Amino acid sequence: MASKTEKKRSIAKGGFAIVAPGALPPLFHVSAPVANAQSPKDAQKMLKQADKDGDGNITWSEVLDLRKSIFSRLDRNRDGFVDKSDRPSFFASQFDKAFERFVEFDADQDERISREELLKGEAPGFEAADTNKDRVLSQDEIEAMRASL
Ligand SMILES: [Ca+2]
Ligand SMILES: [Ca+2]
Ligand SMILES: [Ca+2]
Repeated sequence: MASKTEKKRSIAKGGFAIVAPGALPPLFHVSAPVANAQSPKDAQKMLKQADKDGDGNITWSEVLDLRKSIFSRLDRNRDGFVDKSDRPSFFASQFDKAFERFVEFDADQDERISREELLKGEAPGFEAADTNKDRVLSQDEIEAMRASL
């Protein structure tokens, strides 16, 4: 039984974990301290994924696009909210971990996160990395953030 669980876990690592908020770099975290960030490798993957047009800069709208795609993955029953009813039987523990971070976006604290709550959610990590405050993370700013990971 244990080995079965391990197998599921490694499958999850290749897919779900990369897009789940639990695997996001501090850029997307609301309050997770940098010390708790995933490995720099995961963070790099996420950064690459965030840079949708591949120009080396991450704009705020690219961050929102990534949030949207994360949301649609987590909202498994497509009711417009991410909550416990979206908890999958396969990746339950990954979902729980992701959800733990996700609840930070639950502004009205009804234990479900609407699309709006997610999109309006703050990203202090982004703010911190965006040193010239133009709502774009330039390559230099990204490098500086990477160095601090
Ligand atoms: Ca870009
Ligand atoms: Ca849902
Ligand atoms: Ca809510």
